[in-house]
Amino acid sequence: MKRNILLINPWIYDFAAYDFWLSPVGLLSLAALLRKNGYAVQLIDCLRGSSASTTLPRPGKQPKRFSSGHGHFFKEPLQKPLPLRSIPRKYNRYGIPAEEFRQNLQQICRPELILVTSMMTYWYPAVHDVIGLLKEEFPGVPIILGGNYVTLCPDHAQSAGANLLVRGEGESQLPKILKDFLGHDSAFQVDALDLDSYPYPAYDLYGKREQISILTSKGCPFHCSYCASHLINPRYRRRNPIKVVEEIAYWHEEHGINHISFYDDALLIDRETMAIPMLDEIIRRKLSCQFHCPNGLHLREVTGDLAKRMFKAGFRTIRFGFETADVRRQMDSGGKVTNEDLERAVAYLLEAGYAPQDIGVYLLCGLPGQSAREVLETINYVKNCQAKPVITEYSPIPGTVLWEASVQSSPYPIAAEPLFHNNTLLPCQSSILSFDMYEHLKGQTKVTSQQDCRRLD
Ligand code: B12
Repeated sequence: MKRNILLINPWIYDFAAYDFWLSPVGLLSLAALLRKNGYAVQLIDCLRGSSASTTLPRPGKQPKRFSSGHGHFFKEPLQKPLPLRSIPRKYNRYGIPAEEFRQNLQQICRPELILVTSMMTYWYPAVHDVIGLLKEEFPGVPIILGGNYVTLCPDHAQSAGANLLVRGEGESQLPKILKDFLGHDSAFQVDALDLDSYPYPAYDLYGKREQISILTSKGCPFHCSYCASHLINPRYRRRNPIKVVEEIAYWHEEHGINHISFYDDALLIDRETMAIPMLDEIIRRKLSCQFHCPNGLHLREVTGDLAKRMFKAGFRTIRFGFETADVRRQMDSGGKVTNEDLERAVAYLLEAGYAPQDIGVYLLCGLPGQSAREVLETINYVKNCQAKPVITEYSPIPGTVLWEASVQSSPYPIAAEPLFHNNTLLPCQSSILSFDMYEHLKGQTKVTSQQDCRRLD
């Protein structure tokens, strides 16, 4: 009999959550590695349910889903955690009903080990709740907790109740975990320097799916002051582009997947040796998939040739990281992009066939010391370039260059309470960029590029 390991992707507890092609790709990679080592793996994804279970009928209105794999989650109202009580917004549990999770746990075989993942630091209450329930259902079974919450807030994560916390990439640490907890030597191990030695994430554990998320690289060569990428993956590593396409072809041909989203921090970097050969191979194989890039792409890498290939290969959802049109802040935050890069890239993308509303440009709103006027000028700048501004609220992250300034400028105790890292709160709001001003700015992203924006000052 195979030894049994349970993997859990916890719920999201938040004011808002949308399934913008969310997948626990790290946990699924660990699942694949466990299977390679002869384990039986059971997955409960609290956002989607368990393929091994009979799903309970869900009460109330059913969430709207789209055939390309994004959409709303099922949600249930939750009482706000104490630190958030004064926030005048509803708080929800996103994912399967709590009762369904408990029933899933009761239907599966008792595992010998449980691996729990975590994503946003401010989603930790769901992680803590899940661990509490696991302990009730499977007393004595060791629980290992990893993921971004642990990597970025290791001290806070001590309170989660896990038997072991694992920071950073799990694949290379798994053999020691298996040895320590189960006394088992791993016959198959990955080479951390070679991402192509990692097995494909175990998406088949879900049964039928419309979409999968993949990575062509880990880490990022830039060190932007607001970003945690280098804390999560200290080394920038890339896969072989042809092997990436082999993986895409595998999911498309063997599992009928037509929608692929890339989770890379730096998908277009080193385009001559990475993105261009990958796109050429997708085109050569005539893979009729649609590709989505919910995480920002680097504008500087977009050339005429690259834009044409992206369009031809089927890149449909494209988002770029621009953050601000303020030249000084661009330089101070790491120098990854200039205003000229944006203008040039958008011109190439339009020429390649994309419409202005296809070219989503992320702008950061609520950076320490940032004014509403700066954000408004950035919105107008993006619109004048014929692209679509997309506001993303700044989420302060411990260990990043901007962290100390964020602690100083935030009206919330962000250093003591990760719940206040939540972008929805606009954690570093101030008198020059208040929540009301932000609401107004969001409205300004919607008006057409022909219209003039009202000045905020
Ligand atoms: C893809 C991505 C998204 C996707 C969705 C991701 C998802 N599944 O939820 C999208 C584009 C939607 C998104 C949105 C946002 N994101 Co985001 N996102 C990422 C990104 C780039 C990759 C995450 C990922 O899947 N990595 C790849 C896999 C392989 O890694 P992994 O799951 O962590 O797993 C590995 C390890 O953690 C470990 N591990 C994981 N689990 C376990 C369990 C055990 C037991 C063990 C041993 C090990 C282990 O091993 C795994 C395999 O190597 C990260 C940055 C990064 N590089 O991590 C930012 C990141 C997580 N996002 C961030 C932010 C700020 C946001 C936004 C708030 C941005 C904004 N202002 O709008 C929004 C919020 C979304 C929301 N409210 O729903 C921040 C974190 C913020 C925080 N406070 O936690 C990050 C770190 C980026 C940054 N700026 O620094 N994001």
